[in-house]
Amino acid sequence: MKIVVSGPLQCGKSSFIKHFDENALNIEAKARDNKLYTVGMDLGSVTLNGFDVFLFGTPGLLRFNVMRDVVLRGTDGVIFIFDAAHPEKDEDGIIILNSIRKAISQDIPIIFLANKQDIAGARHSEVVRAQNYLPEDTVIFPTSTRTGENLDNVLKQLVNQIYENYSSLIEILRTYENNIEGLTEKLKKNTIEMRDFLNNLEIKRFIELDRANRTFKVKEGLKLLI
Ligand SMILES: Nc1nc2c(ncn2[C@@H]2O[C@H](COP(=O)(O)OP(=O)(O)O)[C@@H](O)[C@H]2O)c(=O)[nH]1
Ligand SMILES: [Mg+2]
Repeated sequence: MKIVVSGPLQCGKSSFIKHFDENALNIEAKARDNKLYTVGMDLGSVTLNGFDVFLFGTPGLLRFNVMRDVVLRGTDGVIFIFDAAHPEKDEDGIIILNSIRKAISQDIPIIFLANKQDIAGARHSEVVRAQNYLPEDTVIFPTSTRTGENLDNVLKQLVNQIYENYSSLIEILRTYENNIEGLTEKLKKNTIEMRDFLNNLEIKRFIELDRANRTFKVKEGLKLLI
């Protein structure tokens, strides 16, 4: 499954991914202010119940919007980080958030973070929600990538939400593990659509394909996390 971590500059995207994968890749460059900025993307992975979850970080600079769209392609969920200690960054955050909403379909879940709660005077998550007009039913977590506050909860909640979105499909897949022809019929796809569909599920690590025997197996770790 693919999750994209986004938000304005220096809000904690790379730190969030590093929390789950200390070997995460980060393509960054030192700017004139001597700070490091992610120019390409971050890439990390974490295994939950034996199931692979890939975390992609987007660059935070506004002018990198093409790169953000590329990273968003095929994502199953989004973690959007606000910097609770720096309200002046919200404006850029909202511009990025709106471009994300345009780039992904409406059923892709987004979970919000009000990060840097360890800093004195950081805004409460409900203040961040209100100041950015996030709807009442959105989930926003107070977090700190420094202390680790709530980070595991954030990922668990999002992975569960993604799982629920896929659960009826997963049930169907389990029934047809040895019968790709039957699955093709059930999903009303042609052969080429079916091949792309199965390859895509394999890339996301939902299934393991056995091409020689024309069968597949749904990954075992794929269940609700508790
Ligand atoms: N105090 C505090 N600093 C943080 C937190 N998260 C990130 N930072 C700091 O903010 C800066 C930017 O973090 P980084 O993860 O690179 O942000 P990115 O630009 O969004 O990838 C770094 O100096 C981090 O150490 C946090 O939760 N609390
Ligand atoms: Mg970064």
